[in-house]
Amino acid sequence: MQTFSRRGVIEALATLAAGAAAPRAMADGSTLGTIAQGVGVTFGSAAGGQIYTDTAYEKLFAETKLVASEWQFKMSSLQAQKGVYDFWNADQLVDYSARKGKTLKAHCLFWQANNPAWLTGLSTADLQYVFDKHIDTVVSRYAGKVQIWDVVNEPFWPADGQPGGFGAGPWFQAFGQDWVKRAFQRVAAVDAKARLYLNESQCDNNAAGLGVAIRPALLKLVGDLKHSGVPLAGVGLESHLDMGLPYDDAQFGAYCAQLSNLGVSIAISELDVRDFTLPDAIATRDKMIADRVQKFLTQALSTRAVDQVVTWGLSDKYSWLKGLWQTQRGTTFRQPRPLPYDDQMQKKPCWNAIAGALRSRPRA
Ligand code: 9MR
Repeated sequence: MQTFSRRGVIEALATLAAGAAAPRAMADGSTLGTIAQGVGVTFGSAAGGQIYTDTAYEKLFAETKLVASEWQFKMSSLQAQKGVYDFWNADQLVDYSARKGKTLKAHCLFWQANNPAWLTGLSTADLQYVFDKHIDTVVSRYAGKVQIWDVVNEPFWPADGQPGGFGAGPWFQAFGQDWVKRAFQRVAAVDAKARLYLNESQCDNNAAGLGVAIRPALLKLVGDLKHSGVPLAGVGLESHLDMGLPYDDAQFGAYCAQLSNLGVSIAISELDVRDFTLPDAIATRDKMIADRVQKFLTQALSTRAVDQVVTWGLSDKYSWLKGLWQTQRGTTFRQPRPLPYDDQMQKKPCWNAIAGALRSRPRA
């Protein structure tokens, strides 16, 4: 059995005390949720199935006022087989968020990627039928239970070479550039009360063909939708911050202001940090991640319309980036640290960065 010297115990206690800066914030009752609430922001996280199987992980969700479905409301989950609906996972999240008193953001009704295989090769007429039927079936079932719908996810992918920077895919094939408008109009006709969001990726970077091309395309679409009276409540900017891409946080902040001028709310909707290009040393890496998050969020939050901050999970343990990285490099390779809590559900500097950016938001 291992024994501890008195000095060892004192040192261990001192180390605990030194690392207690973040837990102290908890001791006064503050969570990211309450800190955000104090400055007019809803804080939330994506939730996968681990909230039912890992109690330590689920406890972290006490910090959230909102949960976004990570995959449970996607077509691949709801309609894995053509015309056969399986609502089990989505219903479970509806129950969870109702029981815990959280806002539920159902993500996402339509995406051109990660769809069930059976969509491939359908005729345009079939795709149109499937699209309308999916809205009618799913949105009517969850009316009054889902407070926010991500109606459309990632409509733009300029590299596909389609007009307006739109991405190619089944829904673009079905309705052309009008597909986004059609989705919002039909969803609103089925559920007039839910807040409807449009979600897009890459706007946080300055890479040619990505952020540089997508930002203006999205701005134009949002303007067109608003001018034609579509009930678009908000725009989600994913913000999977990639430390390997060029960025300009001030420019991103200015972009939020431009969107805000069109009369929409703005969500930072999938916040995490891709640290693949950063040094190995954990302390160095965590600091660089935290600095990036704090600067980015501080800029974004200077626009009042930014009223939702959602991280894409809470612990590194279940980050989608871990899955991506393991596929590319294997499990023994250095693991990514994209989120506010580590694998052991301990707070990281990233938590303090989010709290700090929220706390420094100018008062209304
Ligand atoms: O994190 C999500 C992962 O669990 C799913 O397997 C994947 C495919 O449905 O989608 C991931 O979430 C994506 C989100 O829906 C849209 N923006 C990018 C996210 C990360 O890929």
